[in-house]
Amino acid sequence: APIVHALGATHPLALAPVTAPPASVDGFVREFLHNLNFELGVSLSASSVNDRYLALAQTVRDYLMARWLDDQRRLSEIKPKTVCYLSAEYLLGRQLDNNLLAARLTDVATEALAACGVSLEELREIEVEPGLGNGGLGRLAACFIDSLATMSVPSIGYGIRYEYGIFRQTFVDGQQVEQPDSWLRLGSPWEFPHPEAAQTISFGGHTEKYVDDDGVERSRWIPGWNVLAVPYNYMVPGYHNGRVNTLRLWRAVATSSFDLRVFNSGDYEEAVRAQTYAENISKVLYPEDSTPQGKELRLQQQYFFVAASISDFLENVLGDGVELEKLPSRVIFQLNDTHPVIAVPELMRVLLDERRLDWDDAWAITQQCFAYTCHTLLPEALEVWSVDLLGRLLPRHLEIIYRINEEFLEAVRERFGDDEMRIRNMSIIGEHPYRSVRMAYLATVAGAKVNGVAELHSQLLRDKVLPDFDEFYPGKFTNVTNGVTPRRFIRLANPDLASLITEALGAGWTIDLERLRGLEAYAEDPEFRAKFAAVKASNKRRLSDVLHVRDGFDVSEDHMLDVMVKRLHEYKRQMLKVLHIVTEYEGIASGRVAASAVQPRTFVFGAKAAPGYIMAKRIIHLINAVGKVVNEDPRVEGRLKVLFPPNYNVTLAERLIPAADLSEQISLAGKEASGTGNMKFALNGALTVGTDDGANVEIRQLVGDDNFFLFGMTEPEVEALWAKGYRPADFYQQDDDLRRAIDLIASGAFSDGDRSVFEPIVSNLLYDDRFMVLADYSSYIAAQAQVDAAYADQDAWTRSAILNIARCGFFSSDRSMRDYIDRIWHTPPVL
Ligand code: B1H
Repeated sequence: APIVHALGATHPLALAPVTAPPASVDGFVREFLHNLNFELGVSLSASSVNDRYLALAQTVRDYLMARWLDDQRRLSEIKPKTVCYLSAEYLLGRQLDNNLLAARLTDVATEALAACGVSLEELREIEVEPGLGNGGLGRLAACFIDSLATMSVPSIGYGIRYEYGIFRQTFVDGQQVEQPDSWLRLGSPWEFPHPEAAQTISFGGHTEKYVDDDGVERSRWIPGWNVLAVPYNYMVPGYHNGRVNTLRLWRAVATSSFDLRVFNSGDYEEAVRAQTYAENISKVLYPEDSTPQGKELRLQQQYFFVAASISDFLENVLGDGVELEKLPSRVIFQLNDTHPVIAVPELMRVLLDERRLDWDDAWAITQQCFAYTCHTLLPEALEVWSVDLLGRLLPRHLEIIYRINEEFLEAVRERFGDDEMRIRNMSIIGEHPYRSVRMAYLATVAGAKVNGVAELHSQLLRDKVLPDFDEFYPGKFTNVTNGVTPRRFIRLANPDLASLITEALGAGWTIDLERLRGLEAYAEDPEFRAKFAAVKASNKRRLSDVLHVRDGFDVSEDHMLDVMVKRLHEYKRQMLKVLHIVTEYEGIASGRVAASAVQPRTFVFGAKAAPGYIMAKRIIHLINAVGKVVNEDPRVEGRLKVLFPPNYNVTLAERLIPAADLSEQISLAGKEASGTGNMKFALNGALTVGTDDGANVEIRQLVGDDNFFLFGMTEPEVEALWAKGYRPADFYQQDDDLRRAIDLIASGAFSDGDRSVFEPIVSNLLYDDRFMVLADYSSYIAAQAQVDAAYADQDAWTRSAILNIARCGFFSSDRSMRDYIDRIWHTPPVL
């Protein structure tokens, strides 16, 4: 029986509307002090900064609450089709400012706090961002739920409330050291736990056959152990539309029955250990970006959150009396990469074993309820689970997967005949190097639609990764190019640019980003250009202040700010950037180039390496080592600076991106699925130096070749070079600059003469170089020379920067959401 009964909807008090506090300075002051005194139990004079932050956050919540509750009530009556976004990651960034903005409370709050002698700025700065994601994939999920709320689309984000998010990165002697991210240490004011609404999630055990009352042979799961999934709700307010959607993250808690069994055996310590085991499931985010490690705990995490989410949707959101045949008209589960794909056999299990549907009906429903987004092309990133592990943890699901595969391969045979090669290639079960479930294949077979995340990526997905499936399922594959939310990444991150745009175009651009087109005319206006340049300069000063306090770095206003921020991965080619810097430095150090002839530049890196990714960590070490030498060499005369602030995260991105002049998007063509940082930079008026990869292709098409520095091989050229045989050492031999740069690294110039430190990097480049850094080097150096030349004409550069902004409205995540709705979800807004 439920622990807490809802008050009957006919009770007069249940009908009383919840009202927001008055949106006046007085009203805000009263609410704030009330929360400080009665919720936190402190007087204003005795309050800590954290107390005041928590009280402020609670006050903002109070203003949003009436809308949140009302939206939930309305949607439960209207029963619209709902998007359930299933994602193991949400990289939200700080919440306070975003929620103030959404609720139009920024000015009122500023004044109200000032009246209490409190600085909003100070409170803003102490918020610890929830880093519940690794990089682009997690940030994309956060942008999408912002857009869905802003567009009034019924939707729920489902995920995991990790107790520890992405690690905090520090450098010790230039090398990455990871610290736990205890983001909950001082309490999170934005979450609403509902322990009474916990779901029981089962694992392990075995299955057995039985004959049901109707004489049908069925299978059932006798699980071995359970955990509780406790929902934590977060508000997702739309921008200025009064809408508040829900993000529901699950926390694992031990069940009491689980403990009891062990307690009865009299082993107290074992009982506590069991509890720890269960609670481990939501303890920590796996810090691998793009290379999943087939760890048991990770599969537990995945099943834990999707099982809880499906059950939550069916039991609590859908409501009673819905015929399951109609389920596809009420929900679409969007699979954010393969991480939640175990949801497919889970929905099948629920329909078959719990709701007693027959196989064909269950499968017909399931195939309409899922859609799958693929975010990668790297073969090592395509998740597979060993049959062994999956069968041990989820035996019933493995049975269901086998049956899905049997029927699928039967259909393939019917269509293509007994082409065993094709059958083996398309099977959801792989045989080498061990029997495993190919999650991307399962998702493709089950999904109504499969999409890539940029035009080029979707094309390569169809042509290279899943060509047999594309042939077998005409019309299933589609593209939705990624986008970013202009609320966080322009309006909040770059307030001065936002004001300038609003001054020129009016305020509508924030929810209709194509209106930025209107800036094209302003690019020709010298006065506007001067204002834009002033904004950029002021953003650099602001960044300099932040970095000064944070890391003791200073950014000079008259340096070009050249920024490369993203996860550290060989395919992204931070090494190419390093070789460029070393080339510039070597020219000066050797005396061949006068320092005074060099365009002053500050290179900024931000990058976390997966803790087990040794080569990535070596590259971090090298960047820091090069930075130290370059920054301290007097011959450079301060004209080249290398800054690598540790712990790049959403908060730092919001400071860096608005200040950038040059955006580095230099992955090997065919490797970066989309990129989203590239969009954020362009929308803040940085010019891109980039390859023809991911969404760079679309950025360049939109902004025009004159406003983009293109370099490097195209994807077909990359293929051709591999086919012909790639020998990186040939490039080293033939290019003097390249040889000098690599030799300088090899000589120990950046490692106190110790040649062994970076030797693995050097030999990797010369004899392996999987991502063809050396092949693209000369083209990159040439592009950088064009960058220098272009930057010398500041006014022309500024014009290009404005044109970048004007032409990138397409990259709003609102547009991405429209595309998903039109092509995949068919979920109209509910106003
Ligand atoms: C992206 C990942 C990813 N693609 C595995 N794949 C992970 C894979 O925890 N894991 O095991 C975590 C993340 N992330 C990124 O998605 C792409 O590299 C970007 O190009 C793309 O812009 C982004 C959003 O689509």
